[in-house]
Amino acid sequence: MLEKIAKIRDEALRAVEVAADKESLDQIRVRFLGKKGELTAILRSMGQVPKEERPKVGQEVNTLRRQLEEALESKLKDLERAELEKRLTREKVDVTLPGRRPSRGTYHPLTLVLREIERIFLGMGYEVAEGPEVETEYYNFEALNIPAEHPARDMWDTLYTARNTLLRTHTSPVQVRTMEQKAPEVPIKIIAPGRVYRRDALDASHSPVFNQVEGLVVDKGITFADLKGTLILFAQKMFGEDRKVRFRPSFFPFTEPSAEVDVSCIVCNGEGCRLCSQTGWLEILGAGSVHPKVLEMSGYDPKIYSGFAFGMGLDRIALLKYGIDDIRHLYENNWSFLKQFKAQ
Ligand code: FA5
Repeated sequence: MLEKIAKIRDEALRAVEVAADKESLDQIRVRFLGKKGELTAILRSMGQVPKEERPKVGQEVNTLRRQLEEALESKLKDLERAELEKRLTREKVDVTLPGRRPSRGTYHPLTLVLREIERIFLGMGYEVAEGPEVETEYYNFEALNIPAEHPARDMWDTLYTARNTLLRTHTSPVQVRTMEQKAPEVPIKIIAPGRVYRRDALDASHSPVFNQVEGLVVDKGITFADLKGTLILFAQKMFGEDRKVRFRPSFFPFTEPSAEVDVSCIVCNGEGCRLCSQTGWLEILGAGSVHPKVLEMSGYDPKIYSGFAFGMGLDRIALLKYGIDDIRHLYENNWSFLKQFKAQ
């Protein structure tokens, strides 16, 4: 029996020595010290051991049990220490490494272009005004000389949020809101940027949601020549002196006479491409002298006061400014595209 105990001792201590993880230690504990373990079995079979040997065998078993428990305990500590050391090496922070810079965003091209437009007009003495995107039919149409059933309403079809309330189709309602707020004796010189909505299909130069910048000047003695001079100066500052600009006669119910302004296409340089619908030109704005009826409806006597107004397509101006060949790039939030634009 004593030999058997010695054999178990060798085997058990050796197993502890080579154990590579906690699970193996648990298995050893069960195998030798568990209820059905090898040492327990010896104690159980004590009846078969000759009487005189019993104390000796009992003592040996107990010594071995203590030895084994100690060995298991110290091996467990070793394994834990090794594990901790491994983790510390793995998670070591090198404080001498240079820091990781968080990547900085850039301004959206529409923001950059709007800032530039504002800068140009503020330089000419304009103020910046604002109006609501959800507008009443009165401001979007009636007060701009577009009564119900007028065919021009088809051109500016949009989404109605309630009866008489719609997503504005242009920034021109801000003209009326501004005139209503001011006394006629105080000259008006404002621009009003903002988002507008239309039933337009998305293509290279059209979007159903886009941005405009309205302009309005009202005073005594304002003429169409003032409008022309202002817009030519704007185009030169915005696009440089080389880019060609043309005025075309047009029609708007709220201006008379009316014009549209085109800028030579930046992608094909006037030769015709997908962006400019093969015309060589891209329309950037509608404009004209404020219609006498519009002045009258907003409390201005058209015999004393006159004015001009314009409505620019901000998104189109961004395309021309940066040589972007498709308006859809502006709304896709593609970082490789957006990161190219830096404030000057
Ligand atoms: C107007 O919206 C008039 N309110 C402009 C105006 C203001 C005329 C004051 C007279 C006096 P128009 O529908 O043409 O006009 O739009 C003006 C500009 O917005 C266009 O020249 C074009 O540059 C831009 N635009 C029009 N539709 C779209 C669209 N779907 N996507 C992007 N830009 C557009």
